[in-house]
Amino acid sequence: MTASPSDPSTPRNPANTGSHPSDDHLIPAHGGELVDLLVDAERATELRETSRDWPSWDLTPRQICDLELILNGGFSPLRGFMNRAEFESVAKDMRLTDGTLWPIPITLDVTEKVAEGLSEGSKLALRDEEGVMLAVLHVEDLWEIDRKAKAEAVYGTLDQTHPGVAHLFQRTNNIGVGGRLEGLQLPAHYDFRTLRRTPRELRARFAKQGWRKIVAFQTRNPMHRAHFELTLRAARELEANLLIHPVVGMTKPGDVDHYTRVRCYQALLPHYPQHTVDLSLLPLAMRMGGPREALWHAIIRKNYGCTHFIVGRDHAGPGNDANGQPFYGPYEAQELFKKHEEELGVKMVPFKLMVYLEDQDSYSPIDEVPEGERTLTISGTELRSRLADGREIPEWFTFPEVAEELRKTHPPRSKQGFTVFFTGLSGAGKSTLANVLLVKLLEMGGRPVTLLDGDIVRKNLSSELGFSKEHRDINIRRIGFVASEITKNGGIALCAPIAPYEKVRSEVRQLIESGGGFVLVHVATPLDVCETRDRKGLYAKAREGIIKEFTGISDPYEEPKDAELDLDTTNLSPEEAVQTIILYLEKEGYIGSR
Ligand code: PPS
Repeated sequence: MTASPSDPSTPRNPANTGSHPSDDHLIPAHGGELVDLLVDAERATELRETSRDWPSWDLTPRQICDLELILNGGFSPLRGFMNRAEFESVAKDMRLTDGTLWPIPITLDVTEKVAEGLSEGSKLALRDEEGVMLAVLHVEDLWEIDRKAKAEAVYGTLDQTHPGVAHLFQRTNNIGVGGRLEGLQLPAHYDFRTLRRTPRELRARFAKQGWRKIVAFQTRNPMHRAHFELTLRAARELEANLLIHPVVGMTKPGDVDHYTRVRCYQALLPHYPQHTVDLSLLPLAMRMGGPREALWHAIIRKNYGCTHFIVGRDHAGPGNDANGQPFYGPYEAQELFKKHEEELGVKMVPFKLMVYLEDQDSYSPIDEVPEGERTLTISGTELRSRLADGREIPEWFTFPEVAEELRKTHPPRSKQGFTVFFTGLSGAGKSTLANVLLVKLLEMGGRPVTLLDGDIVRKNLSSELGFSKEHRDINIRRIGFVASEITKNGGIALCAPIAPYEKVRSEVRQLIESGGGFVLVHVATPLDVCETRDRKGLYAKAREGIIKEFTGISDPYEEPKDAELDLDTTNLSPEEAVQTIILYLEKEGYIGSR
C-alpha cells in the first residue's frame, strides 16, 4: 500500500502529535494534542485536602461517562465542560469557539441549589455515586439551560420520543456550569477491565502491534453475521486493521445489556483472521443524535488512534418519531460526514445495509444485489420473538456461539421470570386466587414462586403506611420493586394488593416488563358482591364511617383498561378462575413444555 499526504495513516511529524513517543506514527488526536487531565499524586493530595470547603456535585451516570472521556482524552481537545459561549457555538455551528469541529455539546447541568453556591472562579468537587471525588471543576460561568433551543439545534426536533430530547427535558437540571477540569482519578469500573482502554493505552497497543491504518466499528448492539461480513469486508478492502469499539456507557433505553453484548463480541472475535482485529470498550453516553453523532463518533475514534470509521445506514439513529416517521434520513449521517471528512482527517467507510443472498450463501450490500436474487434478513423484533419462543436462530443470521450467549440472557418465556399482578376491590377474591395459583405453580415446579399478598405486604414491607393516595402509591411501588427483582432473576411473583390507581399500576408494569413477563389480572367482582361477602367486616365499618378512605366506599378504584384478564368471581369457583389464568399463561408461553 502506498500512503499519500491526504491519507490519514500517513506518518506525521512526531513533534506535532503531542502524544506518547511510541505512537508517533499514529494519527494525531483531534485538535493536535491528546488531552490527559489526570494530575500527579502530589497535586491530587493537595486537591483532596483543599476540597473540604468546596461545594460538591454527585455526577449522574451520563455525566460520569462524559467526565471519563474528557479526562482520558477521548473528547480531545476538550479540557472541561463547555462554557456558555462554547455550548452556543457548538449547538449552532458544530464548532468550538476556536473553530475546531465539534458537533455535540458536552455540558454539566446542576440544580439551582448547587448553582447558588457557585460563581466564576469557584471550585466544584465532582464525585461519583459513592461520593468519591473524581475531578475538580474550575468554574468559568453558569447559565440557565434553554432546553427547547438546545433540542432544536442539536437534535432538530422537540419530539420526546427522541431519547436525547427526552433526556434533556426529563432528566437534565436547569443550570449549566462550564469550566476547566483537573482529574484525580478515572471513574471506577470492575467489569471487563482488560478490555477497557484509554486512548493512550489503545494507541500504545496499536503501536506495539505495528498497526497504522485502523478502521473503527461503532456498535451498541450484538454483532450478527451481517455486521461481521461488513467489518471484514471494510478491513479487507482498505487493507486495514479492525477495531471493534462498542459503546458500553449509555446506549438507547431497551438495548441488550452490555454484559451480554461484550460476551457476544468475544464469541465473534475468533471468526476474524488472526492478528487483524482488536476489541476495546468505549465508556460513552450516546445521545442518538444521528448525523451529528456520527461525526462525534469519528472524532472520538480519531482520538483513540483510528484512521477510518465505518458509517452504516441510519448511524446512531433514534428510531421513529411520534408520527412513525424516522427522525433522520437513512444516509443523512454519511452525507454530513462527507462534508467534513477532509477537515476531520478520518476517512469515512460508508456501508449500505447488508443482506443475505440465500442461493449464494453469502452477504452483499443491498445496492449490489443481482437482479432476481433471493435475499433474507431477520429484524430485531423477529429475533426477540424467536428468542422468547425458543425458536431456531439460523446460522446464516448469527454465529451459533453468539446465539448461545443471547439465549443465556434471553431464555424462552417458559424459563423467564414473570409476575401475575392481581388488582381489585377488597373482598373481590384476589388473595384466594393468588393462593390457589401459588399452589398450582408449586405443583408444576421449575421456578421459585413468591406470594406478595396485600395483607402480608402491609404487615412486613409497609407496616408504617396508611391508605391515603400517597401511601397506597408507595405501597404499590414497593411491591412492584420486589416483584421486579424476583422476575428479573427468573422467579415468579404473585402480587395481590387492591392497587386502585392506574398510573402507579402502569409504572409497575413497565418496571417489571423490563426484566420479564407481566400479567395484570383484574379481579372484577362488583362492589355489591364484595360488600355482601364482607368477610372481614370492613365494609360495614366503612359504611358507618369507622374506617375512612375505604376503597369503593369512600375512596376511588380506577378500573384497569389494560388487564390481560378480567375475572368476575361472582359465579366462578376459585379453581375455575385460576384455570383461566393457567390457560392464559400456557397460551403465552410462560408455562408448559416450550
Ligand atoms: S392498596 O390500596 O393496594 O395499598 O391496599 P392493600 O395494600 O391491598 O391493602 C388492602 C387491605 O387492607 C385492608 N384495609 C383497607 N382496604 C382498603 N381501604 C382501606 N381504607 C382499608 N383499610 C384496611 C383490607 O383488608 C384490604 O385487604 P383485601 O385483601 O384487599 O381485602
